[in-house]
Amino acid sequence: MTGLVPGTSYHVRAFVVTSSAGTQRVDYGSEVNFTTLGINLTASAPTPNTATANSAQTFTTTITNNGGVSTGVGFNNFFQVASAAGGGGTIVDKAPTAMAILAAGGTNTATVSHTFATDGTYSLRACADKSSALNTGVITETNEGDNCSGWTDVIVATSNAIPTVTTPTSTSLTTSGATLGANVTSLGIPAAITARGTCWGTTPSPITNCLSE
Ligand SMILES: [Ca+2]
Ligand SMILES: [Ca+2]
Repeated sequence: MTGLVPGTSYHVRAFVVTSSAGTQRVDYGSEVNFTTLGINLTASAPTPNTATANSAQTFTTTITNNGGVSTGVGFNNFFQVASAAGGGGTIVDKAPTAMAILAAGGTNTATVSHTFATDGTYSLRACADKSSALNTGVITETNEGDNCSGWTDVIVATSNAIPTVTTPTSTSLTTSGATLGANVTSLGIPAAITARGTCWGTTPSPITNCLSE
């Protein structure tokens, strides 16, 4: 037998034809079943589950061929991004990317870059051998309904960075006075400084006599 469909169940029985007094008779033996080796692609839930607002984040999934035979050809995978946790809200399809032939039992990683504009909880999932939610790709599988992973909830937060200042300078020294100076070199994230200046004292690490300017 050739030309069978992968992952398909077949029934087989033997037959015999006899002829007696011009009458033909066909008899069949007992039946046996077998299933051809199939291909089944799945995707793991993407990682990581955090991202920084307005900063491109790369997400990774593992594509697995759980079947008993190579895919034979390459295929596309794609990711979906949802505006709420658990695939809720509005779902956006990311552009599909190509993957090479995957051997029986083989795995490979697929990635996507996504930038979340604002803080919040979003979600992301990956789908093997698909370029949209409805299509079934180019690989005929024993299960076309398990190609998308579960949703990974992604917490997006603005990164926090403390402001930075230069080491103060002191000039115009007299017996009782000095001119102090320093510069703010980064406003930090979020940029929300409310005061700047210098602090002085007669012991190290002064936190008194702070003069705003
Ligand atoms: Ca599948
Ligand atoms: Ca498929």
